Amino acid sequence: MSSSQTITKDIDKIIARYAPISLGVDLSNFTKNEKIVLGKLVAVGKLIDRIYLRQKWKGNESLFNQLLSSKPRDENAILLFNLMKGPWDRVDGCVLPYPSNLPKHKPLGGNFYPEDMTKEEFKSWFENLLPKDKKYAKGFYHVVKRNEETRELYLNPYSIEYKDLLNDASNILKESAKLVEDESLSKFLKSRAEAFLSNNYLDSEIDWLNISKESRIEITIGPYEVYTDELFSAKSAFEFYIHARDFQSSKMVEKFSESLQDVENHLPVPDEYKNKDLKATPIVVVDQLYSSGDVAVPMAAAYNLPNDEEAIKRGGSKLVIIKNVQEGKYQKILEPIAQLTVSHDQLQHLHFDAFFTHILLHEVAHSNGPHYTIGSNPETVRSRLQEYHSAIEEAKADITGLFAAILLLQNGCLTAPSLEQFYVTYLASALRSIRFGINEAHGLGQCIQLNYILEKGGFEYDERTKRFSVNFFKMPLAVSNLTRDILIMQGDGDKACVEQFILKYGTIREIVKDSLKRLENARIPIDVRPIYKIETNIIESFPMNEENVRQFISFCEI
Ligand SMILES: *[C@@H]1O[C@H](CO)[C@@H](O)[C@H](O)[C@H]1NC(C)=O
Ligand SMILES: *[C@@H]1O[C@H](CO)[C@@H](O)[C@H](O)[C@H]1NC(C)=O
Ligand SMILES: *[C@@H]1O[C@H](CO)[C@@H](O)[C@H](O)[C@H]1NC(C)=O
Ligand SMILES: CC(=O)N[C@H]1CO[C@H](CO)[C@@H](O)[C@@H]1O
Ligand SMILES: [Zn+2]
Repeated sequence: MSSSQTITKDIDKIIARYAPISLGVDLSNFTKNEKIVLGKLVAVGKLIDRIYLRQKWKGNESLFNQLLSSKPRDENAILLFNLMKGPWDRVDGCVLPYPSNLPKHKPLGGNFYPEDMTKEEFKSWFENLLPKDKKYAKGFYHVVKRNEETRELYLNPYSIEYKDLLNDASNILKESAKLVEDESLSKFLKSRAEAFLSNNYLDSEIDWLNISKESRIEITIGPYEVYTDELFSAKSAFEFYIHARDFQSSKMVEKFSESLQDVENHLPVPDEYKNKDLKATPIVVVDQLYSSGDVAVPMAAAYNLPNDEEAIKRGGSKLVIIKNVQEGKYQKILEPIAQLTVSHDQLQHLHFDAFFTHILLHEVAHSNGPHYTIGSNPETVRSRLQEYHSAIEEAKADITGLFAAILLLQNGCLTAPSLEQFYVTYLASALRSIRFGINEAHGLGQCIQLNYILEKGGFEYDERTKRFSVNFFKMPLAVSNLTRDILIMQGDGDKACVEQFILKYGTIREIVKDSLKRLENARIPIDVRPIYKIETNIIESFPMNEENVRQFISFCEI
């Protein structure tokens, strides 16, 4: 079978699965210098994109250049390549309809290792390395290469491997650091610029965690996630985000963190199951202005960094929640899903604020409840529940977040959205998450909640209209009982019990399957794709050259 026969998907059809959303904020309150910085940073973003293409596959850059120079240009082919960051579908891993001589799947090790290197070869080479090199060989910031003559493997730091691009990025970051007013942001830009040259990232990780709450601009840039390295999950890929801080939502989430103890005190479990060592994760809420590098569809709506354990030990971690991306997903996906699956009379209660507030509560609620088993030999819940832990933990955060919403409404800490809005939006949100299947922690977690609450009568299904609804009278007890059952299972760390629970509640019912089928037939998009306002008026160009950098800057000066 020729590889062209395996290509079945049509580019336009794939793009249609992703609803475009326009992302940006009103920049009128940004200073002139801040706007210039934004322009410069978009230019850096173009460099990061190129680094990432190089990290993913050695043929990427040349294929992309080929697409850009082909006549006539196929704009959708270029758009799709940009969305997926390469010629393979990020959702199912299959090759996209590009020139037929492409590998059917992305090389597992990306371009972090020689394509012909086996795991066995790596292991025997690794055994003979010096301790320092062993650390680098399995570390985040070195690629493994093959000497063309001797055929031996060797290590190359990112700072040398991507020197041409990192030098330029570093220079522009340093220029930007001089222009931003916020000292903590300036410090981060400077130290990250230095890390690009020194290959030592630790200090700048700490500076990232310390970016001030007052800074209007929030930036994430550097090598972070290891998903592109499917061979060893060791090598980090470059990613880049520019955001504008949402001060109002950030304050709201601070308020929730302050209520953490109060929620813990009221959890419907015996005292020994309550968390005696409550710690709130630092959370910032932002609106995305631009992204590049190791970012693709499906779009991330939140991320928690850093990943480097040494940095976490020194400075903790920070969760970034991206409000305008959440809003896009709500409008383009959750709303249409609800229109088809939630009873007509309850659609009035569907509300973005309920969706978003519950997301914030979910993130805060990860801190609630037992993280260690109760009793004489405490162990982490994760180590006891193992492969079930993620799904149960996600379900816990969802349901405890909803429990917290009820509590905060009762004690006046929260005045809006209404309880009805929380409940109905939560129902629609469950149907959205299950759509991605139950092989993934969030989907399985939502499936469990939906089945449990249906059983307890908190949700109902009307066979005639084929729609779900909330029973507002039965819902509070169903929520509180599910919160209790999950927290107790976690505190007991009883894997067999969790297995039974998942066996009972973790399968998709026929009525839900039926709804999912209807969503599929209605061709509701599976996710969103970004159109960045900051970039709209600028001609897409690759590679980024001096002239384009200036274009960005003058655009932002207008
Ligand atoms: C700009 O700042 C003013 C004064 O601080 C404020 O009233 C206004 O809401 C701000 N506008 C935006 C778009 O943030
Ligand atoms: C964090 O930033 C503040 C200024 O915003 C500074 O005073 C403090 O020294 C910084 N802390 C670290 C550990 O760099
Ligand atoms: C909740 O749990 C209580 C105590 O176990 C039980 O009596 C009640 O029937 C449960 N109700 C629901 C709706 O789950
Ligand atoms: C294998 C391959 O085509 N690699 C190319 C990737 O892109 C760089 C820069 O454009 C080229 O130098 C490589 O030859
Ligand atoms: Zn979560």
